[in-house]
Amino acid sequence: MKKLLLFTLLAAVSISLSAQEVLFNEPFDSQTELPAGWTNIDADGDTYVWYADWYEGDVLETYAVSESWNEDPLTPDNYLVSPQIDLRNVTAPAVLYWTIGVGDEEWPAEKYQVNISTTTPSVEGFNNSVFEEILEADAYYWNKRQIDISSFVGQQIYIAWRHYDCTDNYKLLLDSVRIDVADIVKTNDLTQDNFRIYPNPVVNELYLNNAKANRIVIYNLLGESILERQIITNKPINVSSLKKGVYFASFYMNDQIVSTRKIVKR
Ligand SMILES: [Ca+2]
Ligand SMILES: [Ca+2]
Repeated sequence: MKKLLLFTLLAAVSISLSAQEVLFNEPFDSQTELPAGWTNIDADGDTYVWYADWYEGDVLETYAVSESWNEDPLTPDNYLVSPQIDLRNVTAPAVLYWTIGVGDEEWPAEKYQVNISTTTPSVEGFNNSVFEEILEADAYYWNKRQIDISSFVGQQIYIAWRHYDCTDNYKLLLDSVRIDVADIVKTNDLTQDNFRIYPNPVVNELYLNNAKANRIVIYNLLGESILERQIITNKPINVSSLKKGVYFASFYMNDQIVSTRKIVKR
């Protein structure tokens, strides 16, 4: 009896984990070459661009680098551009992760932005800045960053890390780029004709019309599952425990996502 219970618990855990998939992962493993498919744009035209580098301390670190100083001050405007990433067949939430650092804690003020193109991997295409910062001394070590890129779901994108608008520091280091998405939609995805959820915004109870689903999982914008309920015909879903904010509700038929909708909790 106990064994059976344990098995049931394990099955439940594996189902909730399967709702998050790694769509894209780049550890910049090579010590000498940028990964295949990644490209440089040298917008300032000084021939200094992003390159692969490494450092062996306690462990071997591998990453991409752009310099704002190399024996003399540089004025970088260097884009490191990802391969094309296909977000057409995924469902939100989609979250972009990366780690960032600087080469010298006494000269840390490197500035960069993360920019997403839905057209071409060119300066003209990168007019969508989704994140920017100027690093500080504590960025000498690896710093984890993440942003929600769910608004790009349904499109093909290029992502650029643009090192710019700074000079005479040392270097900017990038590693561990990753995108997590909700379940990648299977090609035999059930169609949800006339499926409707209401009210939206919702306060306490969410009503469903024509849901061909038997389970709802609600995710926050970081892709963490917050609430899970069985769907019972003609019964509303109680969401009163959610804090006010924006969420994604994924509807499952058994283990398969059949629809994901954005909901606002008031
Ligand atoms: Ca340059
Ligand atoms: Ca690495």
